[in-house]
Amino acid sequence: MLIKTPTDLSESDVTPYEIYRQRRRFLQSGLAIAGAAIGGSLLSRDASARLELDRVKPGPYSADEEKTSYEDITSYNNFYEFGVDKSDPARHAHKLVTDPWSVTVTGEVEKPATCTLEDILRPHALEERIYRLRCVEGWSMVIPWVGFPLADLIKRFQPTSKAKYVEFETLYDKKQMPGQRRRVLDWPYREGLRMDEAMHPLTLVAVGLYGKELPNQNGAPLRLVVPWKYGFKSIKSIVKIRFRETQPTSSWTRAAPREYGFYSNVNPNVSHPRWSQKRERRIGEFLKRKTLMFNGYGEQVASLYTGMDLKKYF
Ligand SMILES: Nc1nc2c(c(=O)[nH]1)N[C@H]1C(S)=C(S)[C@@H](COP(=O)(O)O)O[C@H]1N2
Ligand SMILES: [Mo]
Repeated sequence: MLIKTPTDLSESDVTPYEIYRQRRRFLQSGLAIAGAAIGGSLLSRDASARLELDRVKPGPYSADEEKTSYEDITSYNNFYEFGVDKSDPARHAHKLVTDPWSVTVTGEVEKPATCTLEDILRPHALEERIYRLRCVEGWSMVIPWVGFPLADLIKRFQPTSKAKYVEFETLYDKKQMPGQRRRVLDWPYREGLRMDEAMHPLTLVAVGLYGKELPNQNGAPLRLVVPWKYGFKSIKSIVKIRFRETQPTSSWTRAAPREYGFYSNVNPNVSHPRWSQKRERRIGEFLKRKTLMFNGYGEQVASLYTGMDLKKYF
């Protein structure tokens, strides 16, 4: 595997799906044996489940499209904290301890707080929302998330009038996240949204998928899902939320400012400097599809960007 330095880092510079499939088929017999051995610990984890998954209700905005398989969603991942290869997160993310978990909320809020995951979840009814996810690399999936609107969480901390942006941080712990031993990104992973984007009813805090607890490789125990933006805006395993007056700099923008802007809205008319964004490959399909403006969520979100030059604010 290539070791990347910040100057030659690129999201496209990763294992293509076909190679990944072949490799995985090759590994499968070995994995089946390993799976049998850890069966016991999986059972005890189920018993301590922190989510009321039997009470999940269908939510709004779900895509009426064929869902990507559970297997693909949980084994073809980007989670650089566990390595840059697509199969690395599924192999290494079991090292992440998600219970106990707490999230610190600071900055421009009336009620700063450190909350346990249980505190965060308690007042929120869980919904299932089937969203398209479009990675900047050119592939996409359809994922049935379990979660609740980020807006409902934000309101509890009472942002001040100075809160124009919100910044999120992933856990930083080299012991649990071996990928952080390499400086492929400026750790901890950071992302940001404008306040109106964060408060938009499409923006989700996800805690599960396919009716189950979120697997670690998908960002357990809680992650963002912002379906009209490229996948990297949907930050995983969040431990910090900070409300700010000034625009935060995300890890990807810091790594390559000409390639990854703050907005990163899915836009087939604005190419990445090194490849087109006009088409995408839906994982599990053979022919490519046309990429839709705002990933097909234009009706809901286009008004957030009225009057903005989206070539400039990419
Ligand atoms: N902390 C963290 N969050 C992250 C990433 C990452 O490397 N680290 N990768 C992003 C990218 S590039 C994508 S496409 C999505 C992938 O989410 P999934 O693996 O659940 O499909 O997670 C995003 N969130
Ligand atoms: Mo991505």
